Amino acid sequence: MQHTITQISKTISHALRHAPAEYGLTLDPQGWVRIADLLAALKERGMPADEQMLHAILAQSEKKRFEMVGGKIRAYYGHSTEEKIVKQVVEPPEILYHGTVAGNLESILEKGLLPMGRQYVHLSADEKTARMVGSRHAGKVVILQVQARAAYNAGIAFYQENNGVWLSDVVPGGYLVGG
Ligand code: HQG
Repeated sequence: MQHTITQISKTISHALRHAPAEYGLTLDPQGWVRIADLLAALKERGMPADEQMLHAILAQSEKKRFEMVGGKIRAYYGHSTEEKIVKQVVEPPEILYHGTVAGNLESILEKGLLPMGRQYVHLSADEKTARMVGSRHAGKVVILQVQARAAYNAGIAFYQENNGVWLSDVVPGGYLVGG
């Protein structure tokens, strides 16, 4: 059976974000694996693909989920693996956004934005993207404004990959506005 690009992309996300060991892969500290190793793992799963197809997946996706450089590939964000992916701290803009749903609000304001199942909190550079992120969850979408620069100045780390998604450590409720 031929797998669709979406199916292959989801499998790659699973391998590079969540369960590399299941695919016989080991992420390096920045999350990279050799493209050849990933392709071999996909083939073993009955998903034959080549590097050309990976480039097509990257080009066709609205979201930049993966980066390929020098024979290696990694997921930009979303990781839940035990070993924390090393990211570089970057000074954020004054405001970032987080899209969530109303049912989470009380807990978020009380405990702060937590990474939950992932290694880092995920933030968006603009409201439109935050709305898309929030609408993946069931319920009424709520957009929080994150006073990112103030949080950063208070010692909370922010990280940015070159794809518009921002990551951070826990953001206390005092830096969140809206809802
Ligand atoms: C919520 C997708 C209760 C948080 C997206 C969110 C993104 C709390 C949920 C990326 C909480 C976690 C990540 C607290 C946070 N109490 N709920 N204290 N703190 N939450 O999916 O940010 O399509 O792990 O608001 O587009 O929704 O996969 O994170 O609702 O970029 O490439 O806990 O994943 O990208 O949900 O999404 P998630 P997220 P892809």
